[in-house]
Amino acid sequence: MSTTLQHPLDDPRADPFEVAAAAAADIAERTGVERHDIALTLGSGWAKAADLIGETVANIPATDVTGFSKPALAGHVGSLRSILLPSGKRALVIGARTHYYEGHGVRRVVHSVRTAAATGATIMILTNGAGGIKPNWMPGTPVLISDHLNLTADSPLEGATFVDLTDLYSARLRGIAKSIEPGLDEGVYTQFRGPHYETPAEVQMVKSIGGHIVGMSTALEAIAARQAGMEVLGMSLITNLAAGIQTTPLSHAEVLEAGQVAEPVISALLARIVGAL
Ligand code: 8IG
Repeated sequence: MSTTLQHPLDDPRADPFEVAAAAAADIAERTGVERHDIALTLGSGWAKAADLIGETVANIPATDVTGFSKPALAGHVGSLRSILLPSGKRALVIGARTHYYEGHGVRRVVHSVRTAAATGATIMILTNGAGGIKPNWMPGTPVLISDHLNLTADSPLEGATFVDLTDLYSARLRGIAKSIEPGLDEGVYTQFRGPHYETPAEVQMVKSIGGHIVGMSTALEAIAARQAGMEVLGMSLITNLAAGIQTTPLSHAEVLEAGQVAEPVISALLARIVGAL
């Protein structure tokens, strides 16, 4: 009797890049689009951008693609969309993010990014909903990620793989975003493991070590994107002020609501940025 592995990336002998190549082949077959140029992971608050950037040519359930897990959260759409941009470029929109806090390991967290690279994408746009430390960032403010602090104590890189992260969040792409919206602020994204939010003391620590945004997703993905040779644009929607900066308790419902209110505005902004790439 043979045992069936639950997930191809759970086999420690599996090569994650081969699994990503298999996923890219699934995407080509299911969408009819051989290669993509740009990939976007749309986090909470950003999903509507998919409707605004171009013409959707295929929308497939992520579960049809090798290595993709079922979405953990309602509100996180588990689909992959192939979009034809007005420029003629092809965008792959990943509406299925696996978070580190789900406990499936970092290989599964970055599988979508590696898959995007395997489809040919050279630009990876990572978006998220996050907490803000600058008190002037009202809920609903979009912020460019200028750099990150990875406080997960983990890495998607395995073995002696030394990858330079000096210009991880591409200054070129940030410049394009600012040419579209000169008022966009920037900040250092700090990834915690979650799923609990920070204590006020942790938020003060982040502030004192140079962080401005707190979240649970993007740093590990950005590292994998850079390893794969992609240029990274990171954007956070500030849905709440971080614990202790805002004096009232954080609630997931409030975070979702702030995201919904801001969604049309920030999605339109992202669509304009994508149009300029
Ligand atoms: I939305 O305040 C959202 N995600 N770590 N802290 C962390 N993640 C978040 C927060 C927050 N808000």
